[in-house]
Formats: sequence, structure tokens, C-alpha cells
Amino acid sequence: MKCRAPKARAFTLVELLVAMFIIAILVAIVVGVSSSVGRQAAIERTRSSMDVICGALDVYYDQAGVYPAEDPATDLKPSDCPWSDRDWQAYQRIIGLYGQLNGVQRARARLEQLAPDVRITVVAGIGWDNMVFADGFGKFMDYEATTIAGKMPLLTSAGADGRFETAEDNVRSDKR
Ligand SMILES: [Ca+2]
Repeated sequence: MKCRAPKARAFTLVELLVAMFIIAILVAIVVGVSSSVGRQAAIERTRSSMDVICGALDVYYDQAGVYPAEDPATDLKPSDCPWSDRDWQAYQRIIGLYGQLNGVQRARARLEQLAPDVRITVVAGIGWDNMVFADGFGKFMDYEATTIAGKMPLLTSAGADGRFETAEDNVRSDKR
């Protein structure tokens, strides 16, 4: 008597679609979790960088009696720079802060504690090429001086969306 091997049963289209659907959901969950972890890590890196820069601001204050001035941001945005005016303002102010802190030896020594990717060169159109402080997302921070004596000025990160003045994702040196 001849034995016949059982005929292999093919998957139906519905079974394949269900399997693909489940795989898609699992992929979405994994991607969502890893991007949330990456975002939290970037926020932590930003906070840690701000702590170091605030330490340098204190050193500057001890020596100069005032915090670094806020750059008046009067330079015109180059015509080939695609940024918003808000970004341009932040860029000029953080350039100003970078230069002032690095101009004081003890403050500059504090900045040596920063991770290498916090001090970056940002190019904004032809002829603009400046060192600035970057947040954990790779974008330059903003700096706002204060006119209130002894009150710490403010560093701000644009957060995960890369835009300043959006509520939920800004990270600020005053921990708000
Ligand atoms: Ca933002």
C-alpha cells in the first residue's frame, strides 16, 4: 500500500492579512517606545548641558558682577537663510552668550565639562558660521538675559519639535 504525504495546506489570504496586521502593530509599538526613550535621553542630555552652562554663568557673574548681556539681535537675517525670525533671534542670542562665556577664562574652564556635541558650529546662510551651544536634539539653544539683579538668566531648548515657544516640549534652565 502506498503512503501519500499529507498535502501542505497553504495560508489563506485572510490569514496572511491578519499576520501582517499583527506584525505592523508590533513594529509600531517598538518604534513608539524607542522614540520615546530617545526623546527622554535627549531631554536629559539637554538638562545636564544646561546645568554646566549655568555653572559657567555663575562663574561669569562672580567675576563681572552681572550676567552676560543678551545680544540685541539686530543683524539682518541673510536672504538665503530659511529659518523663522524666532530661530534667527535665538541663534544670535546664543552666539552672543557663547562668545561672552568663552571670553572669561574661568567660565571657559567650566565649559570644558560639556559633551563634545554640545558645542557645535551652525551655518546660517552665506557668511554666517558660528559656534553655539546645542541641546540634546542637536539644535541651538536660546538665551534670555534678565534685568532683575541676581536673577538667573534663562536657557531654553526648542525640544523635540525643534520649534521655540511650543508649550509642552521646551526644556528650560529654570526647570519649568
Ligand atoms: Ca518646541
